[in-house]
Amino acid sequence: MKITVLSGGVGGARFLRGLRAAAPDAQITAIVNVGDDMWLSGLRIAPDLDSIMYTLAGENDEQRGWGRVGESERVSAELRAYGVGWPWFTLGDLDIGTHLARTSMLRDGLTLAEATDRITSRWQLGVHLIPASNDEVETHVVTESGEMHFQEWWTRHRAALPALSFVHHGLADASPAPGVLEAISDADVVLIAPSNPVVSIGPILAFESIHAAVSSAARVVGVSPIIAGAVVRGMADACLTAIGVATDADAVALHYGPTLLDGWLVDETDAALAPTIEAAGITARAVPLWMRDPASSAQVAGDALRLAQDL
Ligand code: FO1
Repeated sequence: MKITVLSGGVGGARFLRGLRAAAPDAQITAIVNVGDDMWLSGLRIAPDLDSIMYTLAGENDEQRGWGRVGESERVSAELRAYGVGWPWFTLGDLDIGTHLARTSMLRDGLTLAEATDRITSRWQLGVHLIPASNDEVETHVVTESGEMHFQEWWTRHRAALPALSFVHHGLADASPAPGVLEAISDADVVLIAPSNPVVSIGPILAFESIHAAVSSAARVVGVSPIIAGAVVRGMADACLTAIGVATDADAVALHYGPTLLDGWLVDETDAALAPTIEAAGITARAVPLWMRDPASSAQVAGDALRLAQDL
């Protein structure tokens, strides 16, 4: 079975780890958000690709949610001493290895997708990661204090500056990476991971051709990133508020809409929201959605697959 997953970073990484366990014989492709990516200290940083790679490789810092386990920060201290980079955005020594590898491959003329294939081949991830685009389409946040890269809003300001809008810089001249549209149209099931709907899934669906491909896919099931009116982790509520969407499991389903979604998983505590979602033409199912560990992540991913197969 071919499964294609639209995914951002931390929540998406855990979901993919669960999916790999729930469907060990499936061919899984992850279309990964690149809106968080940026140039910093001369290196190309790709947070969502790295979060997923480290998690599937078992090399991730499970507590922090990003970066490598067993990390050190000697180079980062030197960069700070030179006043280079962002003091609020720490590049670990092992993580810098990844950024140096990626940057040198890009400078050798590889695309981001080619570099990702080469870098991820170090481990047996069991999931093929494809960046949504090889082009640089960075998410910027417009606030009263001006416009800034998403990463500054997210890590320096902890999304506390009210966002007026999110801008996908370079989108007009960008295209999906090779294989992205095929991975969606050839899939038996398309899943939307419980990632941030605005800054992780949003930048992927902002490509009209990707949105159209998912809309015409047969079985599309999303997993709510909101449980009992609160974000599971991260600051998706600040993002949803900025675009006028309530932080509720049904509001996010309706935000994606019935053109895109055929099914939507909500947590058991949100079972009462199912009729609203069903009335919009989206099949809803209430199951435990907390992904506390690999076993519960596999359960959630399995439930998403079962809903897709029951559609
Ligand atoms: N998040 C933080 O809150 N503080 C950091 O210093 C930080 C550094 C960092 C370095 C590399 C990387 O790939 C991710 C990093 N993140 C950091 C997390 C990052 O902001 C998130 O993973 C996503 O971009 C948001 O979904």
